[in-house]
Amino acid sequence: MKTYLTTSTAAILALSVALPANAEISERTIRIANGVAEDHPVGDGVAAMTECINEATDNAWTINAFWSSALGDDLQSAQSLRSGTLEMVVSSTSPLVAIEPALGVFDLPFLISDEAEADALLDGEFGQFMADMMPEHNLVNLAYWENGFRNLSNSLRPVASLEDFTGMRVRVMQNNIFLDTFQTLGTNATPMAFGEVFTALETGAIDAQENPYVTIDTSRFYEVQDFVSNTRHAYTPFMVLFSKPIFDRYSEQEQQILSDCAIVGRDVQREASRSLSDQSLQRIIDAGLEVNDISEDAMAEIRDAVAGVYDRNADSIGADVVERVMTELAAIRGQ
Ligand code: TK8
Repeated sequence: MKTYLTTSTAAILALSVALPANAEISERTIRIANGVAEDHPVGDGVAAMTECINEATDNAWTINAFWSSALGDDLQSAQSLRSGTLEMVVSSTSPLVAIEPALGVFDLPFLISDEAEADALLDGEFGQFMADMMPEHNLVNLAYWENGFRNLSNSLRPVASLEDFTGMRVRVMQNNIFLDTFQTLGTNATPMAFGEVFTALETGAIDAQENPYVTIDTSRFYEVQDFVSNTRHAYTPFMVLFSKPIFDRYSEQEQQILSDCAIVGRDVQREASRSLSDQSLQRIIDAGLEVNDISEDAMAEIRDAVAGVYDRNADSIGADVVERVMTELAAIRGQ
């Protein structure tokens, strides 16, 4: 990690040295909104991005990160970006379907099977294709960071088969595809903003939620849940979004610094996400939760049950987008 930072810092320095002495860098303040807690891997990504920006701008910019939905939830923050009243948000793609329905493609159950696939898809042509949809919504996607593979936690029982989902009151993200998936699995699914989940679990208004281990850990859901099941039913990317009205007022050099440093942050963030995942799982176990894997047979049954979600939501996502992701994934898988 250290070596990487040093290398990328050197690259940024080389970039600024090659340009006339910082003539195009003004003083800026960037507020970054986040739903997660500061000890989430997004914190590592923001720290690396900030360090990169400080070097590249010679400390001309002030970066203020806000955690745990302090500036509003993902969707509210993204709306603030669009109107130019907030600079940046690191948001799951899922709540953003309200802005760009095609982003729902990432919510299709069991679409991405491992991290290498996720990286190839998001950092390749398909990721660019999706990012190119954002400027028309007054948003600029600087990079894809990682939220990760989602797992179900609940207060009722281990989920080891399709039947175990039945009747469970599950919070889902505000997203029609997640809603369809969890209704199809037989749960009583309720869309809810992330910031309300802890209290809803604590008061028993809901039984269950689903998020990657690092989020279950850093948002302390283990305090109000008893079971975690390794469902890996979806991989959620984070978009590192910047306000286009504000971005457009930056010089080209400043825009380049933002893009480059978001990529520096990405690599640190993903690495932190992956190395923290096992530690988070261990903390969840140490907190006394029962964690279970699901047998291959039961998993096959669960996958079959939700297969229809693809066709039912192809129109809202865009059939061409679904086809494109499938083609790209087939290529990545060497099929
Ligand atoms: C954090 C969210 C969250 C997401 C969710 O802002 O809502 O469940 O997975 O981690 O983006």
